[in-house]
Amino acid sequence: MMKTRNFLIIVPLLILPGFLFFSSCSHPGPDVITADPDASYQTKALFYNLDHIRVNSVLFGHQDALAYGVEWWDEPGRSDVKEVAGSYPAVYGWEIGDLELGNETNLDGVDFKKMQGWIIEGYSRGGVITIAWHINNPVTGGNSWDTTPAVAQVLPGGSHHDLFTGYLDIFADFVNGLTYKPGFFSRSHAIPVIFRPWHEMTGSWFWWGSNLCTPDEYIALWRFTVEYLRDEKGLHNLLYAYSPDRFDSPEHYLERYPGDEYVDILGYDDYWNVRDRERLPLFANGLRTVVELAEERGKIPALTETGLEAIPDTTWWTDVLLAGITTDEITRRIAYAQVWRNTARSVENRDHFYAPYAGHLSAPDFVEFARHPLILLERDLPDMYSVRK
Ligand code: BMA
Repeated sequence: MMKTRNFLIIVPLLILPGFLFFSSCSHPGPDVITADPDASYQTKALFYNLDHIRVNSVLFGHQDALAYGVEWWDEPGRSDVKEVAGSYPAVYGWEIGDLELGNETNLDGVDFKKMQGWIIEGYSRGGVITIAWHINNPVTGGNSWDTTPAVAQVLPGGSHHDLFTGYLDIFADFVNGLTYKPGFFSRSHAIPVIFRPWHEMTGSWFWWGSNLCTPDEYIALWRFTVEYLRDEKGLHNLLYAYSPDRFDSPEHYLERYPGDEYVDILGYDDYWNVRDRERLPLFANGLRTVVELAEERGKIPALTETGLEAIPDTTWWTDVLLAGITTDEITRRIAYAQVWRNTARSVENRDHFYAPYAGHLSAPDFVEFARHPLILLERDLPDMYSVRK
């Protein structure tokens, strides 16, 4: 009797450490080249899966999807996309502008602690997380639309370099809070994030825009950001997205490209060419170029921001967005397409929304769009964070 009891205690004690060891490293790392060679297993798996899934699918994303919608603010379980199409979006975009000031809420009033919770929630359901940063102008203290030149000043040796590295330190603390423990016996791991800094640099509305710094300065800013976060702060859960606004040619797109060693996702932000059907060929040209440039480099192409404010065109989803993406075999190979946020009327009192909400005139067309075999919402996702070859 005594012997059996000892056996029952000792055997699990012997097996458990081995089980924990193998459960944390039993899969070989996916065979991909990321800007961070030491990116975590889940981060490399995300890269691998985005690259495979884009052959037949496009993930649909929505900015701030879980934080608020047109008729609500901070209500657990809600999402305008879900209330129209029956599922959360596949990609969750978040915005951290004002984090660098030590504020508790971002520039749109979203609480950072809650945002971390929503990021963990979306990831726990299998969603893909991306973060953008409308970072304040470190030289003037103005917002990111303050176009006083500041890039040279934040580079190493510049007058505001230390202030800027302090901003990156705060960012790293925020990212370090994004961890997930899948099960009782599993270790927690860092949630992979597609980080999309210094976006829309082909325009000049942000202080890092094309008229506000030289290509060399922009490239130095980008490389410093990656090197600091990866090598100094030891973040290994980031994929880096380079995201110009509209561009005239492949050369223009690449004018400020920091190099293959610093980028994972070749993005494209376009609100202009999706405004009406006449501009669709221009939208498709942009997609085609991004896909071709990404494929030449072993990167992932994506439509990182788009949308039609307030969606006055009731068939915009199928006639414009889907029509543009499905123009040909090349344009449809983007990995994801994300629309911007659905401002709450109670908070901002304006029609600044890019996904439909229940009852909106474009809702039926959005349902059709979401049902198209190419388009994936969260419910349609395979496991994006492991690789079974
Ligand atoms: C912009 C607008 C702004 C917002 C910013 C960051 O495009 O939506 O109202 O503050 O994004 O989310």
